[in-house]
Parts: sequence; structure tokens; C-alpha cells
Amino acid sequence: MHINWQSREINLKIVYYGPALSGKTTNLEQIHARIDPRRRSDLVSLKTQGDRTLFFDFLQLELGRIGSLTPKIQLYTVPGQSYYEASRKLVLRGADGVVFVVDSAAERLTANVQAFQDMRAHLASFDTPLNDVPVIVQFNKQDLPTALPPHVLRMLLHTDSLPVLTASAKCGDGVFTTLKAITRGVMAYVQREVA
Ligand SMILES: Nc1nc2c(ncn2[C@@H]2O[C@H](COP(=O)(O)OP(=O)(O)OP(=O)(O)O)[C@@H](O)[C@H]2O)c(=O)[nH]1
Ligand SMILES: [Mg+2]
Repeated sequence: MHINWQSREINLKIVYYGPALSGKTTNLEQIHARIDPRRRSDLVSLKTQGDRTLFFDFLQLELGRIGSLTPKIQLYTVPGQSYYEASRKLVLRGADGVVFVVDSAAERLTANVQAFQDMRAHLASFDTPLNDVPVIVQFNKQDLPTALPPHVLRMLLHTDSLPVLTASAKCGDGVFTTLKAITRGVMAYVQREVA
């Protein structure tokens, strides 16, 4: 979180984290396509030739107010491919909120579990334990025939008391519900921190 009291701006960082190809970039693409262009930046995507995220994607939104401050909400995605672990940790650092994007396909269960454990470990290493920074879990790709249902995913991933939402980001379903939930969580978190 960065507050510039002179310009009365507050920057909030929300990171979309998750295993390879779970739909993190798709979430940002849908937000970019559907939100009023006056309230968003261009979508900056650093991609490989095969359309895989290289380092991160970035999209800035101007939504709502906190008292007299105008929050700039900065959305980032991490690169999901396994060998980008160092980049994931770097992008996650300083997050005010995290959306963990699950690939609900049954065959991606191990990848989800691994990524979820890594995220917990990174957050713990930053001295921001999981119950400090708001985290929302998005069960994405619920449209797939092999998608595991939410109650099964919740049990297998041990999401415990974290809020979970379902989505099919490819067609936009659940994308804004997720964005609203994490934004609300982050605003509440910031108000506690600033107070
Ligand atoms: N069926 C289905 N496919 C999806 C959904 N969301 C994303 N996809 C597809 O999954 C593939 C990967 O999506 P990305 O958004 O690039 O995934 P990512 O998590 O950013 O991947 P990395 O950047 O490599 O970590 C693309 O072909 C998307 O169209 C969904 O809800 N349902
Ligand atoms: Mg991506």
C-alpha cells in the first residue's frame, strides 16, 4: 500500500496468483474489456510467443473512494509456469489483497495444491500471514466437463475459512463478483491499517 498525502492518492495492489493456465490473465482481460475506459489503464501484458505470462500483467483501475482519498487499484497477475517461482514471489510482495485462481479441472488438482502451498509460504515469509492480507479463492473453469465441484475443491485445497467464489472467466462469469469481493476486502483492510 502506498499513500501520497499530497496528491491524496492511495495505491492498492491486488495480485492474481495461481497455477499455470488457471485463467489469471483471462480475468484481467475480461475486466479490461468490460470496464469504462475512463476508469482503467491499458492492459500491460508481458507474454511469451505462446501467450503465456512472462513476469506479470498489469491493469490499473480507479474505483470508489476511501474518505477523501481516491484509490488506484493495481491488478497484477503472476506467471504460472513452474520455473517462474522467483518472479511469482517478487510480484506477490507488497500485495494488499490476493485472488487465488484455481483451475477446477480434476487433472490440475496437484498443480493447484502446490501453488496454494507456495502462495501461503511466500505470504508467511513476508511477515503477512494468511489471515492478515485478504485472500479470495476463485474456482475458475467451472464450465469444463471435468471441473470438480466447489465443495470438493474446498476440502481438497484446505481453503478453510477463506471466501470462495466460482467462475468461468473465459465467458466473464464470476470475474466482477471476484473483483468486487477482493476490492471490498482490501478497502476494509486498508481502513484498519490507516486508522
Ligand atoms: N474452459 C475455460 N477455459 C478458460 C477459462 N478461463 C481461462 N481459460 C483458458 O485457459 C487458458 C489459459 O488462460 P490464461 O488466462 O492465459 O491463464 P494464466 O493463468 O494467465 O496462465 P499463465 O500466464 O501461464 O500462468 C486460455 O486458453 C483461456 O482461454 C474458463 O473459465 N473456462
Ligand atoms: Mg497469465
